[in-house]
This record gives sequence, C-alpha cells and structure tokens, in this order.
Amino acid sequence: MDVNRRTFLKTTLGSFLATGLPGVSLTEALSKSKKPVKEFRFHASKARVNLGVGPDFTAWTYNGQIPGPEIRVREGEIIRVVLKNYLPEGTTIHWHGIPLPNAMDGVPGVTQNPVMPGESFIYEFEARPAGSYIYHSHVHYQLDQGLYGALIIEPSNPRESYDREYTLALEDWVMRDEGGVANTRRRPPMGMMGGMMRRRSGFGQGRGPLLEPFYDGYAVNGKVYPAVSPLEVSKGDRVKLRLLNPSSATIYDLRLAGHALTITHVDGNAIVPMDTDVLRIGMGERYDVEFVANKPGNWLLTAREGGFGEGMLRIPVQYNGVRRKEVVPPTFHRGLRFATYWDLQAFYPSEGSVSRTADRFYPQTLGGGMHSPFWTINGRVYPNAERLAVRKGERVRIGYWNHSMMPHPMHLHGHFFKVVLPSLPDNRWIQKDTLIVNPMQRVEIEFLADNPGNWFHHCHNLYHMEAGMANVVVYQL
Ligand SMILES: [Cu+2]
Repeated sequence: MDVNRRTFLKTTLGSFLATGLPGVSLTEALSKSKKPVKEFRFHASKARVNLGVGPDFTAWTYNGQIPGPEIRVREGEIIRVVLKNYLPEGTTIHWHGIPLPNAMDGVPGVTQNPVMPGESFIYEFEARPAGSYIYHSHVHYQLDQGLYGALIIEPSNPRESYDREYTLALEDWVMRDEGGVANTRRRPPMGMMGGMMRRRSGFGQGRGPLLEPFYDGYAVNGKVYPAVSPLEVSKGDRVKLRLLNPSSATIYDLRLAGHALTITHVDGNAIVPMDTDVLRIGMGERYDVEFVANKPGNWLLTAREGGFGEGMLRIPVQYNGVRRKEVVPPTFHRGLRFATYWDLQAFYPSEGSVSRTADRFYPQTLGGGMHSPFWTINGRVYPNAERLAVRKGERVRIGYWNHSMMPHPMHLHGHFFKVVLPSLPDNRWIQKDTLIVNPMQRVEIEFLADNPGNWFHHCHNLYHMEAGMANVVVYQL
C-alpha cells in the first residue's frame, strides 16, 4: 500500500465532501466539536479468499477482504465506522491502542454486548493521538479468522519527512475454511476449573479453550510470498514502514537484507531514532521504522518466528531500475544489533517521568501452559479473575512476573503505559500499550488513570487470552 503523499492529500479532501450520513445522529459532544467526520462502512461476513499461494478458503472478513480496509485519517478527525454483522455469531470491533471513550472499546461483556447477526453498531471517536494502530474483532477467535485491519492516524503537524510509506500487517494463517481455528484442537476441561468453565457459556464455547494452531501461511497484507507485493523504492529514498502485528500467536524477528532499520515509533509513540539490524515485534505491537535506500538491488525483508524457523515470512524490496533478478535474503547471525525495549528512549522525555511512588501497585504473576489447558494471571482464569481497582488521577503500577515458559505480549486497553526498569533513570522511559514479557522475566509498567471505564487487560496471544489470561481494570468513584 504505497501512499504517494500528494495523492493522499487529494483523497483526504475528496472524502471530506463525501462524509455525513443523513439520519445518523452524532453523540452530542462530537457533533458540537465541528470536526471533520470520516465515515467507513464495514460489513462483517464470511468470504472466499486466497493468499496468492495455496487454496481458496473461507475466512471471516470486513468487506470481503483480508486484511480489512485500511482506515487512514488525520489526527483530530472523527472516525465513524458503521458495522453491519452478516456473520453467524455476534461480533465487535476493538481499536487497539487508541485511548478512546470506554463505550467505543469493543470488548464483549466489558464495554458492550456483541453486535448480533443482522444487527448494526456505530463506532465513533476522535482519532488521537497520531500513530500506527490495528483494529480487530474481540470476540472468541474471530481475529484469527480474518477480522483485523490497519488504522493509521496521520499527525496534524508532521515532524518527519519521508519519500515513501508502506503499511505492512504481518499475519499468521491457517489456509483452510474458518482460518486459524481449523487447524487446532480443543483442550478438554479438566478438574474443578474445567467444570466451572463448562458451566459458563460464551467462553471457549463452553468446551474448554483451544490449543494454538499450526499455521501454514505467513502473510503480509493478505498475501504469502512470492505473491507479496514488493516494496518499490528509488535510490536515495527515505522509506517509512509501518509494521503491524495483528497475528494471533506469532512473534516475529525481522531483518532487511543490506540495510539497517531505524526505529522511530513504538506502538505509535515517537522515540529517539534507534538503529537496529533485527526487530522483534509481538502480537498487538506496532513499530514505525525507516531506512535509506542507498544500496540498489533486490533484497528481502524476512521475519522469523521469535528467533526460530527460517525465512517464514518474506517481503521483497525492489529498487526501481535494477535489472538483476537475484533476490538477496538477510542472514541472521551472531553480532547483529538487536534493539530491546531498554535501548529505546521517548522522543519527548519532558512529557512525563516515571514516579517512584505509585498510588497503586498490582503484582501480576503470569502462569499456565505445561499441564493445564488454562493461562492465568495470579492463578485465576478470566472471567473468574481479579478486578484491578483504580481511581481517576492515580498513577498505577503493574508488576509482571512471568512464571511460564512462553512470552506474553501484555496489552492494556484505553491507556498508554510507561515501561519501567528500576535501574534506569526516571527520565528514561518509553510509552507503549503492548509489552512482551519474556519467560521468567519481571518487569513493571506504570500508567496514569485518566480515562474512566472498565478496561480489558490481557495477553495478546489470542489462544492465551481465550484460555483465561485476562482481567479488567475498573475505575471506582
Ligand atoms: Cu500469553
């Protein structure tokens, strides 16, 4: 999805004129704001798809396509999405990473009832702050069946300049009817917990959660290599990549042959630009990176799964005017630069510091796997989970301790948080909304409770979330 910036401006102006749907009432606050409304119509339905490699199969889609349409707006505009559900079960849309009003957050049983088959729902919120985001269904395993897409908020006062920009959604697929859930098996509920799960409806469809699938297609914007659209560049271009990971259960290590990647944003938040050879991106994370096209040739941007596997996801980078057919893959060897969270620093450190005295502290032990069908926080399985009570204005600290053998990308809805490492100075922090907590790792996050409501907090491995690794942050009066 190459966006020529002049074309983008034209398109934006054009769609301003086309907005405004008679008969749909805005919420009072939004209608008073007089901000431009960008409207999108999404129908959620099953559709036949093909990833460019492998068989046709039936996926769950927005508007018949995977990924769903890219939503691209300017900061401060109003996003209105009219969702109509043609699926056989209820659905919602979650706007991952955007600190929006609670009622628009799209979490079934927490912020809204699922939109049932045949019904419609209007999501409407201000696009803020600028950054790279993902939208996806938050019901059952629908994300792994195709219900996701990119959401890009362009800054109102752009600070960066670049010549080309690409949005790259990295997706793990099972290329069979129904997508991810078609190549897994259900863990039988065991013991007392199992009995409890069986009695509860709506969770794991009452028959215990699913194990993670065996994926057979790693796609970029809905296509598997070699069907992936190449990234075309010209010598001298500054190229921006918006890397999004809407995968359900895959962490990628990315490397571009012949070029270093400069990280400029983590989960939409600007950082002091940092060069890296390898970039790790967990489920729900977004990284904006740039590179300078100064090595003409045909190269591959390759992702491996969390350090394992060989070249399972490939994106060609082609210089215009290069005749050579040979495509050079990257090598993954010792001694490559591998930026971790601790190497990164906020671009605007004056926008806050980490407090040494939080108002609340919630320790969260992450467990499960091994001999249990469930994944747990402090030994509990959602919805039989803790409620993390906070009051507006408080600084809240969450301390993760991962007791399991799997990494967990933990995601907090409705807020950005600062990542805390006690050995770093107070003014050295980054702000994110999804954080990989590695096996046996202890790490803390801190957020300002400034967005009242009930906010889901969970592992972004879909198969861990559906197996209980979730709870809710609740604002008290
Ligand atoms: Cu997890």
